[in-house]
Amino acid sequence: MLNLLNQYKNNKSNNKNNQKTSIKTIKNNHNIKMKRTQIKQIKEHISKQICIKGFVQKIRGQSKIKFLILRDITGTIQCICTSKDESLFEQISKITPESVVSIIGLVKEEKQAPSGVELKIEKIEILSLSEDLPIQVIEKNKTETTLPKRLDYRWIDIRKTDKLKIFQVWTSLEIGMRKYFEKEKFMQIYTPSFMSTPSESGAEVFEVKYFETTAYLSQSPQFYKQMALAGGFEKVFVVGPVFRAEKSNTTRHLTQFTGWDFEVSYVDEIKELIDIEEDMIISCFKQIEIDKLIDIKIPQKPFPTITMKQAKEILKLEKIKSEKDYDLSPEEERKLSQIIEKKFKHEFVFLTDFPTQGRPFYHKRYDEDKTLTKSFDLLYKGIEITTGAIREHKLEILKKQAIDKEMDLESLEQYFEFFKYGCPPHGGCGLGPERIIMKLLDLETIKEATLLPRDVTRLTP
Ligand code: AMO
Repeated sequence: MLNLLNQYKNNKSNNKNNQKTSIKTIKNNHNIKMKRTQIKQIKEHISKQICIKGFVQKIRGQSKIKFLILRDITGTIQCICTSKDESLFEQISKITPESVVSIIGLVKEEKQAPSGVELKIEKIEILSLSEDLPIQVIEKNKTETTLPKRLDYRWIDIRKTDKLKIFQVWTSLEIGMRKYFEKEKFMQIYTPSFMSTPSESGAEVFEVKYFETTAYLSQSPQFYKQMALAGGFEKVFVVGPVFRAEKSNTTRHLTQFTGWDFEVSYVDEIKELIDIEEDMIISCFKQIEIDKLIDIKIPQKPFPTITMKQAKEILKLEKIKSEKDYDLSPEEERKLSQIIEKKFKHEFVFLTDFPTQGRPFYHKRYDEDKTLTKSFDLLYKGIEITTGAIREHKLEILKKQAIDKEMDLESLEQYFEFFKYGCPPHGGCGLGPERIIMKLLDLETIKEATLLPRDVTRLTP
């Protein structure tokens, strides 16, 4: 028995040794498996042999020399090959634009090359050959391919450096947001998208078949973040998908967007929430500055804050037509932001104290004036990016406010449960990061700020 075991062990260790040798041999024979260098680091490797991988942006051919521009996420580099190396020259002739290749070559200083260095190609391997492109990555003239066509081929569209930047900025913005919430000891929670009742107003909700019943896609994590506070979490934030059956095809609406929401316990006044949001936004913008992605102006605290009533008075003086006295139209938002920017040199403005008519039933009302809610919006460069409020946490008042708004109390039964067994006073808000990115980068539409936008007609790719 012992003999057998030893034999088995010996066999195993021999196999292992054989395996090691064969992997080594493969590596030596195909040094294409060398460690990859990113293009932005090439300058650190002058006179050395390196391996780079990426998309072939362009090939310029002459009879004796070929220039190949290779692109990875960090930049581009000019690679060259002369006709002296016939087979390599031949191989490069077959490569199409946007193919993915692996190149081994020697780094040389070259004053005439766009980045001051170039790579003399010694070996090239085609990892994936591209077919004829449906849209161009490098547009020949200034007019870009139309947005719908670019969105149809979004994975090619985002190879462009300006499109790539949008998502790098988004990543920084989100890191800044998380840094703030981490510093302030917020808890991240995940909330379901399937709900048994609509989470905001009924009109903009998607219904989905859910086995034998109907479910609704969450229009906001609102009820669940409040539930978490009823559970004693005190400070929570959510990053997640939000669904709105918005029929309007505007530059600011998507049918699915990302919601950044936070909610905190033991706050009574909106200025406490505004203070949190200001710090969070400053942290976001500072992160973009740290990451050196774009030139960015860090907003200064306190952000300008005016009441809805004051806003309407200012707009009236400017002769801007107002349809509702409880809300602002997109034109009013734009105009108000322009006025504030001119007067306070600030791109943000908090609008507070909305009349109850324009706000959901769960917004708390002022004791001294029940027609006004303890709520706010934040406008950034002419567009609403946030809605927030102190919530009504007293069940009887909450129910009365729901009745005032002619809501179906039965469908709110589950929500009302959260307030029955002790619930701290609280408040919070919801932000739309796509809208922040759109305005920060002066994009024409929110769709550009979204990797794969969903709107009234688009469900692909
Ligand atoms: P609200 O409905 O205002 O508030 O949404 C919060 C923020 O989400 C963004 N947003 C959108 N972004 C893209 N496409 C859309 N269709 C869209 N709709 C809204 C905006 C908006 O300011 N429960 C409340 C928040 C709260 O009180 O905590 C809510 O959902 O930037």
